[in-house]
Amino acid sequence: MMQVKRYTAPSYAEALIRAKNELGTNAIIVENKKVRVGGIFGLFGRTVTELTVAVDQPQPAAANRAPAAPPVAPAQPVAPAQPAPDAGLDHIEREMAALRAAVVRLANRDAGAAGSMQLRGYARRVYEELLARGVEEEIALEISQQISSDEAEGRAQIREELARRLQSAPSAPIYRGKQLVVALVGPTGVGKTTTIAKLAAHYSMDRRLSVGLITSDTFRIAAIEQLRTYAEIMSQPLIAVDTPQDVARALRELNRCDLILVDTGGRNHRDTARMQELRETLAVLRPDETHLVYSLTANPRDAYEALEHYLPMGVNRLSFTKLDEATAPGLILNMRKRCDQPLGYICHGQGVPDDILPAERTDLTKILIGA
Ligand SMILES: Nc1nc2c(ncn2[C@@H]2O[C@H](COP(=O)(O)OP(=O)(O)OP(=O)(O)O)[C@@H](O)[C@H]2O)c(=O)[nH]1
Ligand SMILES: [Mg+2]
Repeated sequence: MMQVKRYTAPSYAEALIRAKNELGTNAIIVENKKVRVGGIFGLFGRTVTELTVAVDQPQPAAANRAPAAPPVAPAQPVAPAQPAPDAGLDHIEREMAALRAAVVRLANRDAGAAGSMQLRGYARRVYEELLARGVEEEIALEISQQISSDEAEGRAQIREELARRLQSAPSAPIYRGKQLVVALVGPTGVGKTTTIAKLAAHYSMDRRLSVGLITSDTFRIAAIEQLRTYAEIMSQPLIAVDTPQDVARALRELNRCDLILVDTGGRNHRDTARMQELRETLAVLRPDETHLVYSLTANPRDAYEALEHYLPMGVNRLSFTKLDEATAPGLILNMRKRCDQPLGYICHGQGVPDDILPAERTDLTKILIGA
C-alpha cells in the first residue's frame, strides 16, 4: 500500500534526509515547496522546505541499524504530545487518501504516456486510430507496442495481432439430421429479435435448411408479434414458451428442424428474478451456441457489467449489433479483453436479412484502425 508523508525542515537536504531515513531509499518526491511558518498572516515568519514523499512499501533505512541518535537540534519545535481531536485526524486521513489517489493517478499517467512516447511512425498511427475508436488506452498501447514503425511491416502485424485478439468461432456446419440450437441473450433493445430474423432468413432461404423458432419473450405481446410476422413470411414454426416445461415440449416439437433459433426477452441484468428465469430456460434448452448480443452504441461501463451477469449463464459467443451507428466500435476489443469467448456475428444495419456477417468475414482491421 502506498504511503504518503510530509516532511518540513529548514532546508531541502535536511527534509530529504529525514524522509529517506524514515521511509527508505525507494521513497519518491511528489512535491517540493517552500512554505512560510510562524508570523502573522505569513509575514515575519521563516521559510522552510516542505517535502511530500510517497513510498510503496516503507522499508525504514534505519531498520537494521542502531537507533538513530536524536537530532541535535530539531528542525521544527516539536509540539507536546497530546491526543489530537478526532476531527483533526479525520481531516488528515482524508488529505492522505486524496494525496495517495493523486500519486497513483500520476504514476499511471506517466506509465501510459511514457509508453506511448516510444511509439513511432506507423505504430503511433495505429495507437491513435485505436484510441479514436474507443479502444481503452492500455489495450491500444499493448497492441501498438507489437507493431513496427514501418508501414508495410506494421500492416501485416496489425492484421495478425487483431486476428489473434478477436478470435471468432464460426457456427458448426449445419446439415440435415444434425440439429443445432442457437440462443440469443442480452439487454433490452440491442437487436436480438432482428438478429434472429436475419439468421432465420439466411438459413432457410439461402441455405435451404428447415428452421424452427422459439421465443421466451412472452412478457410483451408486441414482442411475439414481431417475430411471428417474420416466421409467417418465411413459413417457419414459432413456439412461445413460458416455463421450463414448455421449453422441453417445444424442443420435442421442433426435433425435425435443422436449426432452432431461440429469441429471449431483453433483460435488465440487475433484475435478478427475470435473470433467474432466463437461467432456467437456458438450463433446459442447453443450446450449442449462446450468444450475448451487445450493441456497439452502448455505454462501455454497462457493457462490462452485463458481461459479468450473462457470462455465468453459459454464454459462449459474443455478437455485436449496430456497427453502422457506432462511433466507438473499439468496444469489441475491450469486451474480448474481459472475456475469453469468441466472436459470433456482427450486425451492421436494420435490414433483414442482409445486414449481418459472421465475425470472421467482417473486416475488423478496417473497423478498428480504419484501414
Ligand atoms: N442501426 C442498427 N439498428 C439495429 C441493428 N440491429 C437491430 N437494430 C434496431 O434496434 C432496434 C431494436 O431491435 P430488436 O431486435 O427489437 O431488439 P431486441 O434485442 O430484440 O429488443 P428486446 O426484445 O426489447 O430486448 C430496432 O429498431 C432494430 O431495427 C443494427 O445492426 N443496426
Ligand atoms: Mg426482442
